[in-house]
Amino acid sequence: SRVVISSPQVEKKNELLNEGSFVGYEDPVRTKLPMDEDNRPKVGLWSVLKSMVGQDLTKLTLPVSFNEPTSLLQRVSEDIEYCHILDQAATFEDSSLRMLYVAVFTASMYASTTNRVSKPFNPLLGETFEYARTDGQYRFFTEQVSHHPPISATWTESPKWDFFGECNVDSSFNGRTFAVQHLGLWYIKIRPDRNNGVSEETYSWKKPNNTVIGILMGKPQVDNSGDVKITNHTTGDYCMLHYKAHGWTSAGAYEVRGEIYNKNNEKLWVLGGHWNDSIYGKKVTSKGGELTLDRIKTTNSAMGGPKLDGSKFLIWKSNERPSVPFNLTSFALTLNALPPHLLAYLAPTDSRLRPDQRAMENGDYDKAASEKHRVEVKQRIAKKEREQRGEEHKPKWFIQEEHPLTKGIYWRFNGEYWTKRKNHDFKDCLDIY
Ligand code: CLR
Repeated sequence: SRVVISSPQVEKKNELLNEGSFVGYEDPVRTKLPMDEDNRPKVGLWSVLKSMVGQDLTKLTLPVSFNEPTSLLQRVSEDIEYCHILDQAATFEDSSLRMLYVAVFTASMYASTTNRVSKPFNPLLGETFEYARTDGQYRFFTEQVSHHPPISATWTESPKWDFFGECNVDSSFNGRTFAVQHLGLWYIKIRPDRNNGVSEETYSWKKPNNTVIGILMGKPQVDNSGDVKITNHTTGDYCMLHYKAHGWTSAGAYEVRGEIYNKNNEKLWVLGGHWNDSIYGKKVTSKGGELTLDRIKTTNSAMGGPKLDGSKFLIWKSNERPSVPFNLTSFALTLNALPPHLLAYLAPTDSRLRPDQRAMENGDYDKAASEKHRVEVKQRIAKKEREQRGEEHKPKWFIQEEHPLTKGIYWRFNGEYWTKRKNHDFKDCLDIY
């Protein structure tokens, strides 16, 4: 027999294709919602929130009109909207440049939070969501693995990278702001194009805080703030990112800055920009490493790859926002679509099959509210029955393990979802709707 030498990228690509990951995603993606206009009753957030001081996301009893027709599982999948930056990161031979692009990717996820102050549906225990794109060659999967505290385990794979972690947030309304703190650690693996001995490298970081501000003033918005350290566990490179809090004056609103260091603490690159618009990079040279942030309008065509002479270059630019109800992004719009080809392949636990969310998307808020109540009661009964049998809920697609590099506890994908999906083998899934 012949020995076939294949790169890790090719191996991953074949795995994704052989497991039929893209089957069902042949139809063009959706570009609008069934409803044309957001006709939700206009009620100030403060008037309903004022009695809920101290409550977290799972306990807030807001009318369903404060929701958007997405599940938190789908909301978390929006992190990968700009994952082409990871494909780009993999093309660089220099690990500090890969770190620069990985860092910008981690900041790009906040673009989706602009003008999105609605509550996603709380996932039911055992709810899942899958998403694949033939154009992007990636597959995303997530499962709600715990209800108290709510934890969504996620796993995305693509030929050049993997992206995984748990969405595990602590949230609370303190009377003025609604604060979301991320407890989970997030991971990225890059399989570089030219691997000088490094066939795969692992990065990890903790996400910055999200805060709903302006609730009292009647102009609520999501702010993202705090310091983040991203570590490349394979090379020792690291990045310090600083998300500036919005503050009273709005100067510095949406601002993010960062520095890339190698393992000897030498600063090699700086980055900066606005997470609602665009982010630039700059090489640190003998002339210095300051990056000025002006608000000039940039376009995607200004993207030309890294410049080595110390001048600043555009790394990421946010997509245009369509004018659709709930201010969904063009990416978010596609998540709850239910094309017939796909329906035949979905697990019965998929968020797209949630009846309350479907009703909400169709503008039927009364039905959304009654269905939401029904599935939540069903979930409570299932929990009681489990307790009576002396059983504990066991996630179907993830296993909790210690991560070999960070020593942190993480959720490892058991790898079974896509093959079972290919064979329409979902008979032993929970009946949660
Ligand atoms: C931000 C991007 C992260 C993943 C993530 C997790 C939790 C999300 C957050 C994102 C955006 C803001 C969010 C939050 C959960 C609740 C909060 C949707 C997507 C909303 C705005 C809270 C609204 C509550 C009011 C209606 C009271 O990578």
